[in-house]
Amino acid sequence: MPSASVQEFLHDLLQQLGPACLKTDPSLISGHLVDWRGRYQGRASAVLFPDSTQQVAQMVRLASKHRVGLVPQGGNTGLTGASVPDDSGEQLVLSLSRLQAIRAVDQANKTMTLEAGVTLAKAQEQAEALGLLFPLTLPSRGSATIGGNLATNCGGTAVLRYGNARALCLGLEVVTASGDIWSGLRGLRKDNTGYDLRDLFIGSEGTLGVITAAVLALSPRPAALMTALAKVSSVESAVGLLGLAQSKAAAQLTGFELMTWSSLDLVSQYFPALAQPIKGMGSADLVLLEISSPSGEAEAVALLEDILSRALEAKLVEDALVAQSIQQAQTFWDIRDHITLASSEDGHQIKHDIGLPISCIPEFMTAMRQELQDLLPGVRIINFGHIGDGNLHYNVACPVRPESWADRGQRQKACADFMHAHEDEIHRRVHDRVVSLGGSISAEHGLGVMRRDEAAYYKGPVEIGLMRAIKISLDPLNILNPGKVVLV
Ligand code: 2HG
Ligand code: ZN
Repeated sequence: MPSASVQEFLHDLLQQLGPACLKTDPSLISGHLVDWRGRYQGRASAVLFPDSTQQVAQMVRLASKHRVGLVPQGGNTGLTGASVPDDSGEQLVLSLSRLQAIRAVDQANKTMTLEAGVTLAKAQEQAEALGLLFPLTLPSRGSATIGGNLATNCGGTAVLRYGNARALCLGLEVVTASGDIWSGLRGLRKDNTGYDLRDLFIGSEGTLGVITAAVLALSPRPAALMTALAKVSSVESAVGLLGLAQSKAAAQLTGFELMTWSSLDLVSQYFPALAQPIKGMGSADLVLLEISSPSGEAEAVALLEDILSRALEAKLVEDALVAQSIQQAQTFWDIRDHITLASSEDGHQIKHDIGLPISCIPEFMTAMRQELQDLLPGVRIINFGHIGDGNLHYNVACPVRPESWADRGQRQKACADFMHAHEDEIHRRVHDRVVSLGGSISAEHGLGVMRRDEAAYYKGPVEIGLMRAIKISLDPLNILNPGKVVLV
């Protein structure tokens, strides 16, 4: 039974906005109370579905009146538990899924103004219809929403060239914790008029305000994108290949992803048809390179071939496969995009989303592998990601190989047991080393609840004190996503 304040809130809400603005049926809301990995299970008596910014504002005003915590939610594709309620049963989910409008497009200014619930895939399609590119991209683009992308300042596979979500947003509309609407939907590339409120809300994970709409910056659309897979014998070679590719292709290098053998092996096991193209490459670590060309496919292929032949000569690369068609180029991305899905098929892993100076990555990987193998012999390190911008998903999985469990349930249980038994210690060891090398414990996924306490530990009192001061001044009643990012 929810507390009196939640019941009064729901009563007032129904009076003001009618029954279409919320759902309470457990079978209809259960998917909103747990993250997609099944790692964070919360409780809530209702999920709110506003259909406009004004309704969001009304809901926040009521929440403030009754002191009820609201958890803003987009596509619920995050990895840190930021978009699900806690297990008190006292918070309510605020889904932005009905805010679906494309409010404006400006072809000459290369911008579009979208509401928060538009999916990333739809935003990409809308830009394409304008003959332009919205370059933000991630494996979960079909469900992830623009509001969630900005609230978490997500990264993805094109950060190397175009920057993360923050770099692609020019303006915001935000409902503040007091229920006011800040209309900051400016389409300006230069606006130096005091504190940057937009940048404060981006990446705040719904703890400072609710993003309801955004002006997104678009780019010219390349005439062609081409990809290649390069077999590297060490991470030093991958870093060397990055330097070579950047010197030859400069801004035309738009993707550079590391896929170590252990992560490719999971894709081969759980999505064997997808992994066909890499069958001949042996048990090797691969780099996926993407080149964009303003003139066409032939130029992109020529540039890729030039980079790869120089890399073969310099012994940075042992073998390479250049996509022979746009379709094949896409199949290489499909392999990359299925690593996370294959990982969750396998079972829970101890996940990391580390950012390092690129120069430190080889040292980190050698020393970390040794440390983890000494600690837990046979442990599997499922390491992959955006090495081109220094962000790796350094995930750790239980030592026993999955084929030894024919039964999916048993395998999943063993992986979950491993995770619960070793998670704290492995996080601490990985993050101590990352921080000692000047790195970050969350390069693109954010803090949510998963990294909140670790962030407090590594950031120290001054930085956390400043974050807390911001939270308290913008949300003094702690209504917005309470318990996420920083405790007050
Ligand atoms: C990716 O790059 C995502 O595919 C997910 O950030 C990373 O599964 C992960 O650890
Ligand atoms: Zn990633």
